[in-house]
Amino acid sequence: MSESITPEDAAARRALKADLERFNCKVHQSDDPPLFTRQPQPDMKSVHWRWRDLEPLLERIGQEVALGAGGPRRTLRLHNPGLPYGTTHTFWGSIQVILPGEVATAHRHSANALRFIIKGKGAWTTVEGECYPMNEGDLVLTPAWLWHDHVHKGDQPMIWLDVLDISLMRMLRATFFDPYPQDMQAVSEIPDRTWRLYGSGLMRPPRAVHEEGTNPLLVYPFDRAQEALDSLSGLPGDPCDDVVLEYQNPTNGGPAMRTLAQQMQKLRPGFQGQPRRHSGSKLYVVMRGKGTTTVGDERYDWEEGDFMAIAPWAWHAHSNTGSQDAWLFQVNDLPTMKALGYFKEERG
Ligand code: GTQ
Ligand code: FE2
Repeated sequence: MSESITPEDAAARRALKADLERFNCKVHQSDDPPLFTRQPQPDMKSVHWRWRDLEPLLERIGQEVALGAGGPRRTLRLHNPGLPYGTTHTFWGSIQVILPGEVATAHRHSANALRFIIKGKGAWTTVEGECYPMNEGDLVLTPAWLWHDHVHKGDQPMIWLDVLDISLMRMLRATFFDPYPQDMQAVSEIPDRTWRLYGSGLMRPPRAVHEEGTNPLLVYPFDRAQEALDSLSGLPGDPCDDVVLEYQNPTNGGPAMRTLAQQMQKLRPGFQGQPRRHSGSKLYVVMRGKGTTTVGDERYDWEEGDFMAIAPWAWHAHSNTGSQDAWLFQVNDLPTMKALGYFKEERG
């Protein structure tokens, strides 16, 4: 193409471009990248982080990074090498370390956050006056704009995964943040109110006592998730995911967060999943067991404590290579994709 463009054409094009720019306008030029690609061509990469690499780094930041007032956190961010920031192009996953006696001070932000507890006991999180313990395998939510702080009353370091929809919030130019005037907020007289209202997951108050579209429930304890998956194990599994359940908003059966969904799955020994690909991105945490995930032409051999990010439209399949059940916790941005009509999936 370019050799057929005469100097006069090129000069005319430059002149048109300059005239258009004066009035904040543009036309598509032949050297612009195409508007559409046949399929997603994500900049985000699929990544495997190994616990054996992360553990010493977590120990180091525990010793070397101080936790001050004003709401900062001590975290190791799971950084995607294909992106300027973030674990995927929509969300950030970070591993937070909190030491005995420390307080991660109170603040609120427009980003939605969740915690999945990896290791330790004795930490408590307070969200808008409600206070809950954080135990291994629990999922704890911090929906957008609610005040939250964490305190560690135990005697060993605590480690959990934070996931926040920060990149989405930034892309939509919706960043808001407030520090709380004190280190910690007051705890309400009934500190587990929404758990008492909605925690059974089977029944709910007949008259709504929450804002439409939001999820009033803040905690999903691991023992309940385990019970649900064990019960489901009496049925044939999913060809891609074996025994899998999504954490739900108990008021409408939808995902627990408006932008991000969470799932827990159990791959039984010998399970070899079918490959599948979809738009949207996700992050896995290996809670227990060992196995292999193939992503495109890569192969991730994972163990307890490992993390995996899967890029949009990448074929991926899981198998359990151990002799015990493998438990994977997952966060994905599919609620965002589905809400906007961008979700697409193929199972092969
Ligand atoms: O614990 O409130 O990883 O505000 C990043 C931002 C955790 C938190 C993060 C946060 C938090
Ligand atoms: Fe926060």
